[in-house]
Amino acid sequence: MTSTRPRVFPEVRSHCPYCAFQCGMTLSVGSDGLPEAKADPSFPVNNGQMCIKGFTSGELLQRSDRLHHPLRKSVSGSFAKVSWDQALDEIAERIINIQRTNGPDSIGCFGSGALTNEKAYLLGKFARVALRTRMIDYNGRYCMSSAAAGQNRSFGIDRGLPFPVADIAGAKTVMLWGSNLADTLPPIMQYFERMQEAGGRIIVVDPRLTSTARQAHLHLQLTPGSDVILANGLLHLAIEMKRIDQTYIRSRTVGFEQVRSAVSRYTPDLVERVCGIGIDKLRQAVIWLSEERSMLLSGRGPEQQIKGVDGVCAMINLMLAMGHVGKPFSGYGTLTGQGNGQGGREHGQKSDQLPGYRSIENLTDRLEIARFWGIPETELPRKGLSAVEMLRSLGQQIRGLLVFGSNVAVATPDSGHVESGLQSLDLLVVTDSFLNETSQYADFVLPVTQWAEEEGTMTNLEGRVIHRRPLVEPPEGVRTDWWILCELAKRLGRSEQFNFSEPKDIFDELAQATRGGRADYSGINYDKIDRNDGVFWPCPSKDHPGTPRLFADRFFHEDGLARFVPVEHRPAGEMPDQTYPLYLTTGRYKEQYNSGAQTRKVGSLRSARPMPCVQVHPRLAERLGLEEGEPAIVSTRRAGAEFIVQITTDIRPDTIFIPFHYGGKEAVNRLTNPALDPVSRMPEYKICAARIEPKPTEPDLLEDSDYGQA
Ligand SMILES: Nc1nc2c(c(=O)[nH]1)N[C@H]1C(S)=C(S)[C@@H](COP(=O)(O)OP(=O)(O)OC[C@H]3O[C@@H](n4cnc5c(=O)[nH]c(N)nc54)[C@H](O)[C@@H]3O)O[C@H]1N2
Ligand SMILES: Nc1nc2c(c(=O)[nH]1)N[C@H]1C(S)=C(S)[C@@H](COP(=O)(O)OP(=O)(O)OC[C@H]3O[C@@H](n4cnc5c(=O)[nH]c(N)nc54)[C@H](O)[C@@H]3O)O[C@H]1N2
Ligand code: SF4
Ligand SMILES: [Mo]
Repeated sequence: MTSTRPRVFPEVRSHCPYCAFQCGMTLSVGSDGLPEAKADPSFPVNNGQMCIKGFTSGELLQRSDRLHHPLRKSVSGSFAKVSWDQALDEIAERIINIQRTNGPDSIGCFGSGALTNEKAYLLGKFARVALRTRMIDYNGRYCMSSAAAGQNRSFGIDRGLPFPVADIAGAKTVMLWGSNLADTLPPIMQYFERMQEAGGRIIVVDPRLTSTARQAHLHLQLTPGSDVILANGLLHLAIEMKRIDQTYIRSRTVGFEQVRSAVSRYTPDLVERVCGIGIDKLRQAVIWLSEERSMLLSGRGPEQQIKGVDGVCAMINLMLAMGHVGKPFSGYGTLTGQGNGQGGREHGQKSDQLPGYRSIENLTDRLEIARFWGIPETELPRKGLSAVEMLRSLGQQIRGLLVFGSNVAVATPDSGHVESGLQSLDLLVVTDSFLNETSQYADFVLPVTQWAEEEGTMTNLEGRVIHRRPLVEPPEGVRTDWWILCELAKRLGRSEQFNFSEPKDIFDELAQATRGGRADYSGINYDKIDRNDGVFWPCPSKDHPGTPRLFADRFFHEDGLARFVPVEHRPAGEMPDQTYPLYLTTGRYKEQYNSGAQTRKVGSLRSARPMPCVQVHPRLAERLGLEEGEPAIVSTRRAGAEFIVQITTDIRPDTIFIPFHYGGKEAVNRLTNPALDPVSRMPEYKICAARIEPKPTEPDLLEDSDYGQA
């Protein structure tokens, strides 16, 4: 591979491109003359640690397959280079023509939790003001939407962690519910180590014995999808064991009686029968959790289900009843995933939201933002379709799509359907630094700067707004997403509202737009972030220090009280049956990130995890004749695909696991179920019904199997 060598600014402190931990990072020039990422010892979240993905991220800055020119698909189906003006003029013209024929909502925008706050804000504004379309949503719908909806219901606000991560070190018990953070947020383990040194313990709730569960004092290896039964069952038992805090319930919450009656039928017997967890473990969990300084932190396990929102409320009910929420080193939090998964859900790239976490269906919110943007309220579009629904209507209601920061062809459930949709569009525009499985279907691919080549802000998993500073000079020919949005807006006749010369200007507008909203950034600016290593929102005025800890005195409902929300178990969208007798669940490897569009390009990560394997319990393997290292066909009602078998006692015998970081024939999302949570519209990535069988060895047998059939 030939390398382009960017000029490095070694003295600058910035942050990692990937997850919501947003480790502090610097770049230096390695002995081979190439950029090398280093962990910033002085950033107070990672404290000099990073994971393998961060350490190897410099490789992305000098790859020869980096895009340097806008590409346009020619009639022959191959990409040809065009100038920026040609690309932008033609895209704008095609948008205008499509909207003229099919109406404003025929153009959709798809955003991302990888985008800076500035880009996320501008994309939301672009869709509503320049395109005037209802159709905008983003991949945070796949990630944080259930946790967000659950926290809003219970607390009246959605900030992933209501306290700094360093508080974990001061806890006595931490229950990790469906989070494999030893692999997905590795530097966070420093806080767990400190907590354990002080005698603290970890409880893990996961159907798999993960690297996180190996470090736990108690592992509740539940049946996939039985989370609400377990959470309600723990509360049932806590009430019976008199391990709840009546004074707290009376003074800080409403609705406990309904929840008490809702959980009355969730007996230890039921939990044992459905979740497969015995009473001794349940009792132990209740005793530890009910002691002071207890935290419950959830990951995507219980959230990526069609009852994800209810699952979150059930976990919060438990922590409220025990009186933990708002006390030091205690409470509930969700572990946000993407780099700007938190900020990305606050500034209006979600179909139902306006900046500052305002609602697009609330008249007061609409009037405020319409005035701020200088348009009549009647011109502001209403709520559009959620991510999966939007992608499933490509080619029908939606004729053109603009994608910023998501590899939807790999990341979306039932991805075969999405791929057909992408192919049927009149216009697909993808902005990215590299080609990926989604942009292969694009009419235009616009090359953008990578994280280390641009400026902006991100909001990490704690709600701390941080400054992403340029670590290298961008290569020639690339532009930023925000510049592209401004240039397109001009061509769509909206230059006045998109007149920005640098990210700081966008941030200052964004901050003002959030004034008085639930996620109030109005007292934050770049200087303040720089002086303080980040500022926690809400920060409603210039002299306000920011808010590291929430809920000490009040919750964010008008009466200041938290809500108990009664919830009932529901079966998964698809349950195992005779034809598809197993649970298929999906998730992550430590060495790959999300759709893999970035990490599959990094040599050491690719060799560490070159392909997805299917985890199978030895008993299941024996029964079905599956062999370690041999190919097997996994099929569901959507499709079948081939995966290499990995036999391990780390998984339940009724469940198989496949990571989703790979594209094409290796994409597990060809198999997953696009069923959605009715409230959050989160897809059920964590459960569908599947079958596995050894791959037939005779080539002619292949034709008889339903491999690859929908
Ligand atoms: N290495 C790495 N790190 C990452 C990412 C990455 O792709 N790779 N992505 C980032 C992003 S965007 C996100 S959202 C986070 C995700 O971080 P996590 O939530 O930690 O990751 P997952 O592997 O998706 O799911 C966590 C666990 O849920 C379990 N699970 C499956 N089904 C169920 C169930 O029914 N109930 C319960 N309780 N658990 C279940 C799985 O076995 C898995 O171990 O990671 C972030 N960090
Ligand atoms: N089966 C299954 N599927 C899942 C999940 C699961 O657990 N199981 N998890 C879901 C979750 S939690 C998530 S977050 C999604 C993630 O999946 P995706 O939405 O596909 O996210 P990434 O793989 O991070 O893709 C990011 C793309 O954006 C590009 N990019 C990065 N930064 C920028 C930027 O600033 N501008 C532009 N224009 N492009 C940028 C990268 O190069 C890459 O091509 O997958 C979801 N899909
Ligand atoms: S991927 Fe996450 S944990 Fe790993 S270095 Fe980057 S920010 Fe830190
Ligand atoms: Mo995510």
